Amino acid sequence: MKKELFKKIYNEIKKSKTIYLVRHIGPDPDAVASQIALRDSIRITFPSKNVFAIGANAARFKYLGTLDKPNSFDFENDLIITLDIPDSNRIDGVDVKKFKNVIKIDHHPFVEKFAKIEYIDDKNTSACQIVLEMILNTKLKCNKNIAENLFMGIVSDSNRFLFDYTSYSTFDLVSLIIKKYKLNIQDLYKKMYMKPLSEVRLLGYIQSNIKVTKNGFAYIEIENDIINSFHADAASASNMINDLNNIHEILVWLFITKDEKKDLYKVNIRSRGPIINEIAAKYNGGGHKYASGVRTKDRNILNNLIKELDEVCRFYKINK
Ligand SMILES: [Mn+2]
Repeated sequence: MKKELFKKIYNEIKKSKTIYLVRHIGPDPDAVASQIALRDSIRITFPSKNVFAIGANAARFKYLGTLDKPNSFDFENDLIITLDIPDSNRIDGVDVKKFKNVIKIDHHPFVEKFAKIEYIDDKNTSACQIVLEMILNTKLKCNKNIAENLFMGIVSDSNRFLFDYTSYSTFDLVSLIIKKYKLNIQDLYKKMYMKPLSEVRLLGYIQSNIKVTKNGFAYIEIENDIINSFHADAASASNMINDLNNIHEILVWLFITKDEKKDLYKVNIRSRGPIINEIAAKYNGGGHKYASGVRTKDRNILNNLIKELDEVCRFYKINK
């Protein structure tokens, strides 16, 4: 079943002259690595095709490679492949609804059908792991650079093999590419995890100042003044959410940062017990069972979300 769908996607790629790889706004290493790895794989497999990975440039992830500037689109004939994104309105750079040929490759819980072929494996660690499985099950080619990007995407989205859906097959796949392409794991980890002291200090601030309720719900609004005083940026602040996992007193935790330009609150939520994506969805957000997000302009929505998540923690503790 999986293999058949990979073949179908491969045939669509083979048929198309121009292909665009896209992913979600607010990029993360899995999203960027999957689009760049699949682009490069298609390029070396089919050198005569025009293949582009597009979306806003993510300077923080430049170690994964560079993105392309889009040409003018041919809505009838161009193939769009979306990666790491379950809903069409959060795709960066294109309006997929205008295109006839769209393929979705994703590992988030289903939100909306917008592509003619949808490969969804919501029990997979990452979009990068799916791309790797597809390369191994079709005639798509791979090289060391592609393997490095796929490795970094898998490592990042699984939080170094800590999260749910890390399985023996994740290790099998990773071990296979480490061996075949002689990946230097230490070098790759350095690219991913070296950070300035200012960020460490900001994390210290967050850890010291986050509020924790008696129900095990933790939350903090990280004001831009604070972020600036540590010479860090809002994106790295909100990414620190993963550093608060595995704390006895905390079941669900939430960060609020603000995008001043768009006048928008960005809420990042994690859980190590209660399922949170259904709650995020009620507030127009979404994501995985234990890792979700919400964007809103409305402070009342934030307050209600905080109340509801605290209540969910209370309920979870009673029923455990
Ligand atoms: Mn992902």
